[in-house]
Amino acid sequence: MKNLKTFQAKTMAEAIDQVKRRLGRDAVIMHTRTVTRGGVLGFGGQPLVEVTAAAGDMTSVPARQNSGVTDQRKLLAEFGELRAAVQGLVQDARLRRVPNLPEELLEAYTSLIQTDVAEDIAVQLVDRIRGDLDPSRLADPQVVRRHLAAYVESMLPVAGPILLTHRAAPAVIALIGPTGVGKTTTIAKLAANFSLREGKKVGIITIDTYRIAAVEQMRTYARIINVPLEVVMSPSQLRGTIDTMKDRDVILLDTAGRSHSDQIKLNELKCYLDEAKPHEVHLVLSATTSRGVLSEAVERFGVVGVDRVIFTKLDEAVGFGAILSCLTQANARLSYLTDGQEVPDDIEVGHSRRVAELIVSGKRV
Ligand SMILES: Nc1nc2c(ncn2[C@@H]2O[C@H](COP(=O)(O)OP(=O)(O)O)[C@@H](O)[C@H]2O)c(=O)[nH]1
Ligand SMILES: [Mg+2]
Repeated sequence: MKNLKTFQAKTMAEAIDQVKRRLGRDAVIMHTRTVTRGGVLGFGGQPLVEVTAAAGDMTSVPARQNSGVTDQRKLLAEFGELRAAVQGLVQDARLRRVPNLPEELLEAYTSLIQTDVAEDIAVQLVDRIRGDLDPSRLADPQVVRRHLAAYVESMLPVAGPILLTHRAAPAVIALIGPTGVGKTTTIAKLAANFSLREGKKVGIITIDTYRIAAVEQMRTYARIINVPLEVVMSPSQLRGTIDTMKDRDVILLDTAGRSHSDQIKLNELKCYLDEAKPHEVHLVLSATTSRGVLSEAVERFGVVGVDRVIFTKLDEAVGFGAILSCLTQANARLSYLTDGQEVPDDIEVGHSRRVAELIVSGKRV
C-alpha cells in the first residue's frame, strides 16, 4: 500500500487528527501502539500514541484475481473492527486525561466529550465541579448538571444583536465563512428582520460573483424583501458602492463561499474587507461541522479579522460542544444562531444560557 506513514501524538484523537490532515479522510489506520519518548532507560519518558496509516481508498489495495471480492470483504470487515478498536482507544485516552475522576462525574465528563467539547475544557469543567461541590451534592446528577450549565454559560462570550442605533453612517456588516454554511440565507434573514420588523433601511451588497446562481439567490431574496442589492465585481468598486448607500441604516455584505483552504481567494476577501472597512465581521460557521474542521476554519478566516461568530444549522447539529472552543479560539463573541431554512424566522440572538443548555443537555433544537 502506498504512502505508509507513522504519526505520534499525546492522545489518540490528536494522532487521528494528524492522519486526517496529512493523508486525508480516506486514510486507513494500519496499526496503533503506545510508545515512550524521552526519559532514561524507558523511565520518566512521555507516553505517546503512535498510529501507522496509509493514504488512499480501499480500491488501491491490490486484490488477487478470483478471490478479489472475498479479500475486499474481509478487508472491509477488518477495517470495521479496527475502527471500533480505535474508537475505544480514543475514549480510553480521553478518560485517562482525568485521573481520579469521581464515578459521579464520569457521566458528565463523557457527555461533554460526546457533544464535542474540547478535552481540556471538559477537564477544566469537571475539575471545577469537583472542587466546588461536596461529595453528597456530587452524587446528585441534577445538581451536577445545573452547575455544569452555569459554568458553561459563564464561559460563553456573547455579543448580542447588531445594534443600529446612534449611528450617523450606515453600519457595514460583513458575513464571511466557508462555502454552504448559510451566509446568504442568514443575510436574507437579517435583512428581512431589520427591514420588515424594525422598519430600518437596509442595503445588501454581494461580492459573491463566482457563481451566477449565488447572485441570483441573493437577488431573489432582495426582491422579495424589497431591499436594494448591488453586485460588486472588484475591491476597488466596493467603497464607491457603499457610498451610494449612504441613506441606509445598515449595509449587509455577502461574500463568496470560498473554501477556507484557498489562500488566494482568502487574500482577495481581505482586499474587499480592507475597502469596505466593515464595523463588524461575522464569521458564519455551521454547527453541523466537527470541532477539528471548525477549528481550521477559525484559524484560516481569523487572518482577515473576525469580531463575531454566527452558528447556523443548529437544527441539524449533533453536538454543540464545539461552539465553546470555537469562540475561545476565534477570540470573538457569539452574535446569532440559526436553526432552519425559513426566512426570516429561523434566526435568534445567541444567548449564553441557551447554548449552555444545548451543550449540557445535548438535546437537539
Ligand atoms: N437546516 C438548515 N439549513 C440552513 C440553515 N441556514 C442555511 N441553510 C441552508 O444551507 C444551504 C446553503 O446556504 P447558503 O445561504 O447558500 O450558504 P452560503 O454558501 O454560505 O451563502 C441552503 O440550502 C440553505 O437553505 C439553517 O440554519 N439550518
Ligand atoms: Mg452565498
